[in-house]
Amino acid sequence: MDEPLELAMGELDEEKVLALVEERIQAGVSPTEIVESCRNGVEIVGRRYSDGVYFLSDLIMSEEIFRGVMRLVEPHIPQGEATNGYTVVMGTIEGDIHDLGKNIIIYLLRSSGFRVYDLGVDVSPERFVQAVSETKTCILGISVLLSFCVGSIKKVVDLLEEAGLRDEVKVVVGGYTVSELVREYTGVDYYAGDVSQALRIIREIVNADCPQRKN
Ligand code: B12
Repeated sequence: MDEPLELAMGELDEEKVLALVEERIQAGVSPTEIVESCRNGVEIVGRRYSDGVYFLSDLIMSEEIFRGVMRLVEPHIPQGEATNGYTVVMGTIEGDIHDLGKNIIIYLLRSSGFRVYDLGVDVSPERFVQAVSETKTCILGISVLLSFCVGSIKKVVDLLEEAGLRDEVKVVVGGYTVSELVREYTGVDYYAGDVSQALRIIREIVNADCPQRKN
């Protein structure tokens, strides 16, 4: 836990956040730890927004600061093999345009050699299923931050079932709203609330469930 960085993010103090991130990078703190501290910091922003202390403009400000953090951190993310032969399809579910977390996971996966098809934001259940079918991926990652969009994830799973693709693909959801309850309700296989869980689960899937689908 990096309290000064989290608090600076919570206070939307851009100058301080960027200075602290530079300091952490120089001190050898891992990019993942820095990103997670910043994520904890934007949770403070989210709580203050819910409490009516912050406004939409403050959410937008937090996005801007987070993008600045990523510009500093990305060059320090170790690059793995050029390609490991696995494909992941990722997108943010219909109705939701949050993409900072999705983009971080995509960046990390690409750095670890995954080929990632990024469907973007506000992606319909039908489009997810079409992409699974076209790419023959064994991993579908869906980001969801808005609670009222969770139902559309259930629809993705239902459509995969109808298309006969459910057994071909592991579905992982991530984002602020995810939990065991969401996993059960939607019928997805896994959920991940942070970077290390996300990478651990995706590595587990490629090792256990889809060596045959390397392409
Ligand atoms: C920044 C922000 C915005 C930005 C988004 C910018 C962008 N390009 O993403 C803007 C200003 C656009 C925005 C808009 C809105 N927002 Co907003 N936003 C936030 C905020 C403050 C931070 C989100 C964020 O980027 N976090 C940082 C990233 C790094 O974390 P993350 O997304 O959780 O991702 C991590 C993990 O979850 C995981 N992960 C993420 N995706 C995936 C996917 C996979 C496959 C895996 C494995 C892992 C994974 O890895 C990431 C790295 O650790 C949150 C508060 C919060 N507590 O999250 C509110 C929050 C999500 N927003 C909220 C709301 C209500 C809105 C609006 C409806 C506000 C409005 N009145 O218009 C709109 C909705 C717009 C829409 N249709 O989507 C609510 C949602 C409440 C709810 N439970 O439904 C929150 C929680 C704020 C709050 N407390 O009220 N928002």
